[in-house]
Amino acid sequence: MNQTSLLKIMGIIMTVGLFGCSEPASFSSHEEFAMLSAQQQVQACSQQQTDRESTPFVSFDLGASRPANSGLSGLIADVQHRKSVSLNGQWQYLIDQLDMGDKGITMQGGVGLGQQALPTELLEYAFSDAARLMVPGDWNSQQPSLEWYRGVIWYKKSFNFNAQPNEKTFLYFDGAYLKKDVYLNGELIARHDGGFTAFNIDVSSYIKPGENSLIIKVDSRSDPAGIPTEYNDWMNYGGLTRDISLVSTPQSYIQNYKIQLDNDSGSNIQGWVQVQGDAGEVVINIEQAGIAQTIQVNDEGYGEFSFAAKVKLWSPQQPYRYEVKLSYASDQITSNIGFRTIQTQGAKILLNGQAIFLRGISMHEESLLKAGRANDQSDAQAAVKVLKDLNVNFVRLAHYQHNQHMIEAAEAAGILVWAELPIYHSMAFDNPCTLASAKRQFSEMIARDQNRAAIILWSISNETPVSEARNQFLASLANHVRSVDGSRLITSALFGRRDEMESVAENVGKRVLKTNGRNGKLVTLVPNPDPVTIVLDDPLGEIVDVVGYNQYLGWYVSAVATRVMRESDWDLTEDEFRTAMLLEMKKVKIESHLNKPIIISEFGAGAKQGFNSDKGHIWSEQFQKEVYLSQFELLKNIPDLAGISPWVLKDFRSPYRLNSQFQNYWNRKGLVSEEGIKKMAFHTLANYYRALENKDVSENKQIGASR
Ligand code: GCB
Repeated sequence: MNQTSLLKIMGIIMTVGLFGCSEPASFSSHEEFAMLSAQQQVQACSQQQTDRESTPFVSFDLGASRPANSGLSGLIADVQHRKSVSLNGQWQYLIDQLDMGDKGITMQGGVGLGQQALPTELLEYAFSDAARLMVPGDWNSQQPSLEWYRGVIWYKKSFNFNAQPNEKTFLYFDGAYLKKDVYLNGELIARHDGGFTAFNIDVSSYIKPGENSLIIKVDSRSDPAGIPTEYNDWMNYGGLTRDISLVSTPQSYIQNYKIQLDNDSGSNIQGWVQVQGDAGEVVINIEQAGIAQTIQVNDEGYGEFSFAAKVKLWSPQQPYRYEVKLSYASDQITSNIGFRTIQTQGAKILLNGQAIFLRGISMHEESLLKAGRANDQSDAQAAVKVLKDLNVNFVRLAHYQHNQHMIEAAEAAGILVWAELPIYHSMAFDNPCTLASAKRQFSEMIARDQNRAAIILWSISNETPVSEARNQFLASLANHVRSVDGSRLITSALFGRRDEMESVAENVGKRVLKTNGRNGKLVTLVPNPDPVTIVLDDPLGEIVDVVGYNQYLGWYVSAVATRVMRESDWDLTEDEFRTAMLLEMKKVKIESHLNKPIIISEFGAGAKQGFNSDKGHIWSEQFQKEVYLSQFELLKNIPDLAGISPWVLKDFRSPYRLNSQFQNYWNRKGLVSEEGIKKMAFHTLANYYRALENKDVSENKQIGASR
């Protein structure tokens, strides 16, 4: 028997031995997929990935044969308040461009095993102290040679640990991009797919007293059926991007819980608790509110509760939080929790029973203090400071779940949050594995943040083109989210459609022709008798509670216009066209027949900080400001408007943006530059929000006249 066949057999033995793997079940539709057991579904989806990933000349595969998302345990709540040891710091690394580390025979089984080569031994890898990366941190921003690297990097850290008797130990990740295989002391113990959600692994039976070796294979390549998928207008920074720690709990412990105010009554605290241990009592103590409640948990460790309570409410004006203590057997956890209600009434959003207008901004998870991903408390505080300067009460954390420091800092500062899963543009909507992954990742988001009063909106998608497969996918995802956490509002950012932009562009064209005729110069404009009305009729509107709508009339309409101008041979410059368009825009109306709140979840324009033009050229700070001013006028024509979150707080890295003169791989729609310098439009929006701040929105006719 040659070495290849031997390794092949070893691979099969490992797979079967560890996961009791049977023949993966097949399926060809959502219905057939639904008939499979949960275990078969996981195996079938992993098989799909493995088929796609297999390298052409290596016929055995030791690592990738394990199902994705295996070896994980239910997420533990509030790890930052538990006994823990940080594994942040310097990690050794190896770049594995060809993804050979767990496949090649000269790796003797795989890099994850962490063997050290002897001088007489052929082992084609060795970690050295020479190359190290900081964790948390993305690799793209730490090494110039890794700036655009997408692929596999192996990380290694050795650490000393002595678990106390009667304690369990968990390896906790607040998130890492994108696919991870986790090896502890030479054993593959878990796999996780998803770049932005937290997960933990029970390592109690793998960890040794004294020195331990942790090796993690991180693969930042996205998969066509994955979430996120391959094409995104942001940089998917790879690596161990967020905090990693070892968390200790007693043998019987509180795993997770939800404790929130009941939206309907506003006077009941309700929720559930899940412990790992025997049936028994969980005591909830909220001393400042004089609350002490005992909850019974059943044989599965689960118990629900609801009790009357008079509490001071959390709000942007007064982000009050209580110290909430939960005790079970010898376990005790404490967390700061705010209580508030969130509902809709017709086209209004009600926070604590009062209509609120969301003065927001969208942001990516880009640091204001350093290059690359934000990942710590100082990044979060820097972001909150800029948000406060902008006078917002709301932030859309696009397009994925942000790190725990950001959510915590926003909540402490009284900033309401829209949290989102990266279902972005076109996805594999007809693939049941993609849907299963979306549901799992959403559950992971909820498991970490379900007690954050600041989060009022779960967003299930951004700008997905209408199709039957997409409608069904998102309806199913919305049902899932409601069943896991029915206490928040569901939203989605709908697409500003091309035909809508075209009709506005056409209107501008008509006005120009009316004034000057063909080949005429734009000198004056006549009032337009028929302003365009955009009706939001995407069927997704029926599914969500709050309708998000992205609208770029001040910006992307120009591509349409330029084509029309070229084709019609108009003697009109783009600047002239845009001047007309900004005027036209102010008259556009946006309506829906849904009687639901509308949030203009994006609008904006690109500007290179420091590029000025008194003629209002595109890419100038002045033009960006003009777009904002015209948008403010347009907002008056949206009767159901309940908030806005323009695009975007800070310029962000994006491989989409190839204009080397102005973009240089940065999306320039930021109100703050890549170095953190405020552009003109920042002050324009800050002033607008200051003026709105003290208005009673239910009476406000300046912005959307809420019903
Ligand atoms: C959008 C997307 C966002 C983009 C933005 C843009 O509609 O939702 O991810 O970055 O437009 O700048 O084009």
